[in-house]
Amino acid sequence: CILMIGANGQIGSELAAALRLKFGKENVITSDIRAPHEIAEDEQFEILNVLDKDGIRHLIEKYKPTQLYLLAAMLSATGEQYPQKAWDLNMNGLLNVLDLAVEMGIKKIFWPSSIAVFGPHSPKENTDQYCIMDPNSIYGISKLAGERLVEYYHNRYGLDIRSIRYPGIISWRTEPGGGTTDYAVHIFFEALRQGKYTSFLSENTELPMLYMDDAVRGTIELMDAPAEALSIRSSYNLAGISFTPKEIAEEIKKILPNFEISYAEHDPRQAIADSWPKSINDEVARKDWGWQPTFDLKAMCADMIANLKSKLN
Ligand code: VAH
Repeated sequence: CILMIGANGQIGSELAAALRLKFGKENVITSDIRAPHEIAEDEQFEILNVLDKDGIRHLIEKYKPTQLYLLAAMLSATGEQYPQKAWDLNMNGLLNVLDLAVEMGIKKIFWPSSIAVFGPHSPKENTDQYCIMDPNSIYGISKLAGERLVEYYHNRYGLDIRSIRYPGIISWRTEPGGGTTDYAVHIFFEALRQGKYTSFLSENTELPMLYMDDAVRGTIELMDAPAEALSIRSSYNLAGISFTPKEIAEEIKKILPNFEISYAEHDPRQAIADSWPKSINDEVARKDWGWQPTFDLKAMCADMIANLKSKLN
């Protein structure tokens, strides 16, 4: 079975749903630091703090999972408010899982990295799998250090741990939570709730993004790939759609003609966004395990608005 740690977040909640569909609800145990507002009666959930190593060990002894998914982390914007907590959660949470996976023989692990591992001196366009990486957000620093750790644990202990450098992920099932890219989630909620949105990133801030459906499918495809096909054991670049607040606002206006966008100035998240690439080269993922995004900006906006309309009404 699969044990997922940090299952209530933006990616965890949707990855858990997809894994339950694929493997059966009885084969996916989700956990997080507090219970979600609703748990379906046939779904298994456990309260777990990823910093509680004995708590993780107890769940591994109880459920004997063959796979672990570690989605617990503090994201970039929140991390800049609490850098020591972000480092502690992102690094010691990962170390707990890595050491227990070695000790207890977990067969396969997934851990997310991020395009936040790139920094001001990384190439801005079509950023390669390998290049200068000088992240200057504590979140990006913790994800770069995490990539070095997961590659080390693969090489030193033979751990089959796999990872993706997620771009900003757009989804409708959970409210935005502390990410710099979350303007591109919030804009949809506000467009439907208020008919207008004030973006905390400037209109020409181009960032690499990916629709959740593509992110979940890609993650499962990576986890299903034969180990010998994988040439990357730090974390795979993955690309979907790069766009600016101006471009996504234009696309939303085609569906909601009365929508109005405005731009806040001097938001601290602007500096984080400015340190990241505008577009990513994911040719290694395409070659190694057949990665291929499917949602373009138009299709993503249509799907987001259609689903959010029913969710919010
Ligand atoms: C964040 N959504 O904004 C996350 C992600 C690339 C961005 O890591 O922090």
